[in-house]
Amino acid sequence: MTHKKVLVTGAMGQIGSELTGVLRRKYGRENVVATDIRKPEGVLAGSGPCDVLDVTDKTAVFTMLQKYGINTVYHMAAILSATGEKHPALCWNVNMNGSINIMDAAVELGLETVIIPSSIAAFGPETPRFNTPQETILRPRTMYGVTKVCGELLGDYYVKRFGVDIRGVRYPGIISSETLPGGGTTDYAVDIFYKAVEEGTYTCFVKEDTKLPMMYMPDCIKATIDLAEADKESLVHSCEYNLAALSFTAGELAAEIRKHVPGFEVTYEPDFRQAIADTWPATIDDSAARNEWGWQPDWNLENMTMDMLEKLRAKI
Ligand code: NAD
Ligand code: AKB
Repeated sequence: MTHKKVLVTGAMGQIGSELTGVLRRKYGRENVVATDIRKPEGVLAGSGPCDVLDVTDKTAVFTMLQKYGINTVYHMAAILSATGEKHPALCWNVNMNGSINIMDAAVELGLETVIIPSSIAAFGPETPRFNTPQETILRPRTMYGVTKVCGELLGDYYVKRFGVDIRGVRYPGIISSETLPGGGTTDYAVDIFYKAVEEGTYTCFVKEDTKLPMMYMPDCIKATIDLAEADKESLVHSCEYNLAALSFTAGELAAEIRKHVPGFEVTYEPDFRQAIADTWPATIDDSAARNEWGWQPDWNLENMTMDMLEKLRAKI
């Protein structure tokens, strides 16, 4: 096996910021380059090589990959669902052209492995809402979801047409304590923890009975790296693995937090993000990920809630 030289795009974001730290501990800090359109700063900048990279600039992408001798890319740069509905053209440009540039680099520069995430946003209102199958109807209603379906299809095309190794999962909503989420619909499931600790009250932008698939960050990172390192021969799919850990309603999450924050009050004032959430599944069948690369989540609602509150109380 060749020596890993990794580049993370969108490394200042919610997932990229924590993923970079874990990759640096695993492969050596000098072997993991953190890039983002925003200048990397803080722990990210202090713990290894960093650079500014706009993924929509193909020349810059190729130059950066060659400059650091990169063979593995975790492509985390994206515009998420809520921001994508406000700026659909930007969402299309960053998510599609950014991904195509990375895929072209995989072909032309001979990258070994590329991870390009998809999302539960690839599904739509016609998709079975419970135990959503691996192979199912993909008719999203958001620009973000459209780019995720196109990204999956394009990734599969590149794998078959050019023989490159591109892999991806359909992440559920990710909950984490280090970096705030960047403009998605599932952001309430992070915001609620901050407000519970800071103010003891929260106004939630989805309805109390809105149930969505979610995942705690340690599981998200484990899944991402496990997929990247999985034996290629065991993988039947490539860019579209369903992935599940938890599913709960906003009300159930509030009740779980209330066990540790007595008197925590939540009111519900749905906004435009409710309509997005209503088109996404409630629970996911991730048996393909479990069977093909041994996916198994570690965190449930109870231990995630305790860990989030402990981390945020120490941080705030
Ligand atoms: P995020 O919004 O927190 O971070 C994205 C990063 O991309 C930001 O730091 C932003 O500055 C950067 N960026 C934006 N435009 C760029 C450009 N042109 N060039 C380079 N960088 C640019 O997103 P995230 O939550 O970390 O998501 C990472 C990936 O996981 C995305 O593909 C996203 O669709 C997917 N995903 C995330 C979640 C979640 O809940 N966080 C769920 C499903 C899928
Ligand atoms: C969003 O809400 O846009 C993301 C996602 C589920 O893809 N968190």
